[in-house]
Amino acid sequence: MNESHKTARPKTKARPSRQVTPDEISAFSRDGAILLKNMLSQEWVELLTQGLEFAHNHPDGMSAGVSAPLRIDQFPASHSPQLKRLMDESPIAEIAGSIMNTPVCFYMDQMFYKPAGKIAASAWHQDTCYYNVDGQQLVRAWVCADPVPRAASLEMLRGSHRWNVTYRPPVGMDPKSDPEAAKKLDQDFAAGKVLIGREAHSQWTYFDSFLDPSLPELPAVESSRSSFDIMGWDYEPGDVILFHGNIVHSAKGGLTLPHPRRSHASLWAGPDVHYLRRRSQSIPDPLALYDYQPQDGQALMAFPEVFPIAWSPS
Ligand SMILES: O=C(O)CCC(=O)C(=O)O
Repeated sequence: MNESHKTARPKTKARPSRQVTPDEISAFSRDGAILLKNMLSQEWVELLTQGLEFAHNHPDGMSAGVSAPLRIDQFPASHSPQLKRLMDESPIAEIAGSIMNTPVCFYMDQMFYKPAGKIAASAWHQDTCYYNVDGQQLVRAWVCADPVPRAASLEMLRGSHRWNVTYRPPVGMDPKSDPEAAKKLDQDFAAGKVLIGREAHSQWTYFDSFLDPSLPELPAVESSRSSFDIMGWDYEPGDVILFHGNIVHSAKGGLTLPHPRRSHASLWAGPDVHYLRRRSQSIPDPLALYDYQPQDGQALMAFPEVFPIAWSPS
């Protein structure tokens, strides 16, 4: 046995503070999102806080908005040891899998770090259009190191996970700004190439890729809020907000808080989630997946070295 094997931590998972209830499972399926109260013990909240601070203090090539009112990091658990442990050992995988009653694997994670003061908004968007994945069994687990009143917390369009539409991501280069490069991207896509390569893991921005004009624009929710059924919650550390990968959501801004609002979101996939090369891709595939050159329609779980099952119903 080599040295690293001797010191490797077993990837056993802790149990949640309580079980997800049948009513919560039905509400998630109907609405596409739910606040689960009191799921994580203080130990996990502390690890989350340390992990977010570590990622914040160690920006990498995938950190967007360093020193800005909204800092977003892609795949922070790949370099923050505490976030890695949170993903490997905390009850979050079980909580995500329980709401769908399916085995789940970890797909990717993000950090949203908003410093104390006037809290920045996160724009209305849908998550799936950014990634080369598709499927119904996609759930996002959002946790925060700080208390967040509803006015700075996540908001969801109730039931929009069932609208059967993929919207255009709200960020990206306008194809009109560089028609030649946009044409080349269309040709690359038609030729079956992955648009965002592994090198993006070293250097990346939301504006490296072009908006996909073939996708419909998001509805103008903010300017006509009363036309939509918007869900939102006050959040306390230890709670978990779960939401479907296809739901339209945002985070409200404008409130002044005396403390930062530091959140982490991880995306978990069930057996029906498969690879789908998207023209609207703006976030790279998980690094290890590039070695396997996945084809459209292949289940993520067909790549157990990259996506080992993190939790299964017993
Ligand atoms: O925490 C936030 O402000 C935004 C989170 C979000 O949009 C997401 O996790 O997809």
